[in-house]
Amino acid sequence: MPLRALIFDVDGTLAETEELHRAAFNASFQACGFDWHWDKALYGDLLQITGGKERIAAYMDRHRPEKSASAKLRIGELHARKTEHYTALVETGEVALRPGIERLLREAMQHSVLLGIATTTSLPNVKALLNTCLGPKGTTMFAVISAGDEVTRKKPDPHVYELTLRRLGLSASDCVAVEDSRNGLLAAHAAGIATIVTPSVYTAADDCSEALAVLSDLGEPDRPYRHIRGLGQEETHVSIATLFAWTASARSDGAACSGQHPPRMPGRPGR
Ligand code: XBP
Ligand code: MG
Repeated sequence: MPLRALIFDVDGTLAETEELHRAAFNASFQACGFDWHWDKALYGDLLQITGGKERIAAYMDRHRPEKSASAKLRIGELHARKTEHYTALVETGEVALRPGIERLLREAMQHSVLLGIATTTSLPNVKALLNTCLGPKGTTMFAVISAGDEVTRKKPDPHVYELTLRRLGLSASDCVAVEDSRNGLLAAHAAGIATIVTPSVYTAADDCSEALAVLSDLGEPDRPYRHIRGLGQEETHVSIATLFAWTASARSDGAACSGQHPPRMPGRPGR
């Protein structure tokens, strides 16, 4: 069965959004009277924890234990303010889709390959990004959008991918996922979905050795990607035709996605 759906992660995959998330967290802390500030190094470390609310709680436990108990009562408020700041930042249009994303989305639609989203971020953030970068009908390009505020367990848990498969009415072997991080790769793999990884600014050091292909980005015909590992050494950009070929060859090698849990690395959850 050829490829029937492409499932995209959002943050770091569709666009380099984490710096906007970081700015929004800091704006929310200030607006709510907290003298906290997340610089890039700290944020890179906190990104081990997927989910904004979970990340704030982890920060409190690790860096502000003295305030943790009382401040935790305000996580909902802090995160809601952060989401307001984030969507406002996105709607300024300062973030663009990564190379190859819009081209592949439109190619998929031309080939009747369904489009899905499986993200940890909140739904308003997804809508703001899609409608700002793809036009007011951006969200309608996707048959299914599953977001972090709809699941109880976040990546690397497969919950959001399993939800997306159910909503698409497809099995894992009909799909390919596109991710930017090891947590995302593990989530898609645990759901049985073959995955392409395009590392982003904050995930460049992630070990994604189990992916179908690891590429600098999806590339363009006139702006080839940099091949990192796995499939894709001969190509310059990821197209629907490429994906048909890769999934067919991966299937014949039985490597598409064994669903085997990749080896864990010490330290970061899911690593
Ligand atoms: C990445 C995340 C999100 C964002 C912040 O999401 O871990 O938590 O960093 O967004 P993705 P929220 O799965 O798309 O890579 O504050 O809305 O959680
Ligand atoms: Mg991501």
